[in-house]
Amino acid sequence: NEEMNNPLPIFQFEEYMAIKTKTVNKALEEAVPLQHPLKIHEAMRYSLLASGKRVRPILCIASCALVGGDESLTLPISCAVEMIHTMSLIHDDLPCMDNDDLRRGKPTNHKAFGEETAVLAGDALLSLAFQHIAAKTAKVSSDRVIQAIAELGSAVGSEGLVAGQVVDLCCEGKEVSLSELEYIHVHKTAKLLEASAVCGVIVGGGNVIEIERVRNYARCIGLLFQVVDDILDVTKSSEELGKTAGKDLASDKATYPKLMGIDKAKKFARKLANQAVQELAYFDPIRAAPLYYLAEYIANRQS
Ligand code: GRG
Repeated sequence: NEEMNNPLPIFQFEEYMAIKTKTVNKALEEAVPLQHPLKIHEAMRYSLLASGKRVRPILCIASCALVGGDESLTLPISCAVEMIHTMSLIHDDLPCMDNDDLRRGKPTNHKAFGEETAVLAGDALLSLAFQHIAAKTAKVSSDRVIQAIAELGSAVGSEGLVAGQVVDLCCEGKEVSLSELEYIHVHKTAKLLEASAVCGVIVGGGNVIEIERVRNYARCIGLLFQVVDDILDVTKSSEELGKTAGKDLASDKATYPKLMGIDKAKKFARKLANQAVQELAYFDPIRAAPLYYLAEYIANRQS
């Protein structure tokens, strides 16, 4: 806590995450009923209801609460961001992209249901996400709902996740600079985290200044998420192999430890965590506690 230069209020973060995860899982289960045609709904539910960490929906709920908004205002958007995240994972795992066999501890969607169904399950989840916000958000002005939809749309399309993925694909096999790596991570990972948090503030009734503070916070933890991932790749594989250099340093993939060295990457991660937390100083510390701890959780996670 001291390292973050901020006194944190006592807060049971693990308990908070467990409770919110349960709330989100129940809402997701209800949002995608098993109906005709069974195959597509089974495929959508297979990936959506698998054991994800639910960081994006919880970020949305916590950001809404930060500005005094009730959880019920944000549940449809929280489900939507998880639907979008899940569809991006389904498409990312496809043979034409990363060609992965396992995701969230289970066979990937295309392994379980076939490629055609996996593509359609992703498409259906993306469409349902926006339908769900528009149809299910209650007690929020239509101006704010429209603002949230625009925010999320921009984070997902060709100036968001898709931009990150396409630049990542274009960089395959090439030398990547630090600024290119940052572009990929900001777009592939940080944009959706940012939109999740910003949408929470929008439907929670936040003002322009509050939106910008939370946007900066989320941008930092989004990049932090990826820097930590890169560091874990190195340290975990070093542990597993019992070597000093991990798999990531040896592979072709550009990572922060590879481009700046492990010590600088760790310092950069700490800087991002501190920057994120600084943005929260503007808010009531009790209301901001979940977001303080979320930043710390992302900075310190071991898997
Ligand atoms: C979005 C229209 C649209 C198309 C998809 C494939 C693609 C375009 C983008 C790739 C996006 C991608 C896979 C980014 C990586 C994001 C990331 C950090 C995933 C891991 O997130 P966690 O750790 O996973 O939160 P869980 O399983 O816990 O939810």
